[in-house]
Amino acid sequence: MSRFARRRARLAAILSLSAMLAVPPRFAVAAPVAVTGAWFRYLLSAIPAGGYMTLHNPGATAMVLTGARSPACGSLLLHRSETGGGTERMVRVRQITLPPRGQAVFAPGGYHLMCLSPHMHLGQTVTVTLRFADGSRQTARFTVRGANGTPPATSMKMKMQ
Ligand SMILES: [Cu+2]
Repeated sequence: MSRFARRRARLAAILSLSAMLAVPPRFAVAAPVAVTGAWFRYLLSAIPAGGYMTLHNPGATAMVLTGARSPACGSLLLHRSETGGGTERMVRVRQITLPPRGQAVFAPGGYHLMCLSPHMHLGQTVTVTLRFADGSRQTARFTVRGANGTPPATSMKMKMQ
């Protein structure tokens, strides 16, 4: 290999490295969705913890929430509570659509995140990464509250959809 060819090869290697660094990995693309009033109701590590929040979509296109994960949960599912015949049961939800400039409220008795095998403690802040259908993600901080935890005042003012 000539000196010129070696120099070209080295330059090509540097260029491809900088191209790799310039393109963010897919998981780093942040969704435009904002998360407020996020908290977990934690009882015991043997009992699933419910996650509550309000999602706001400021964009002109709908955003579709398809999943969530957290280092504080063995697994994290999208759930909805339903009441019928005097009993309450939970159903798994595949996706939740946030309309343009709309919101979705996760609150006790309705939509919630179901954190199985929770490992968290009262007063702690844990992170949850929300996954959307377009491949974008959004990480939010959830405060850990107890059985009598009440949502932060900001989300109590919001209207349920
Ligand atoms: Cu549930």
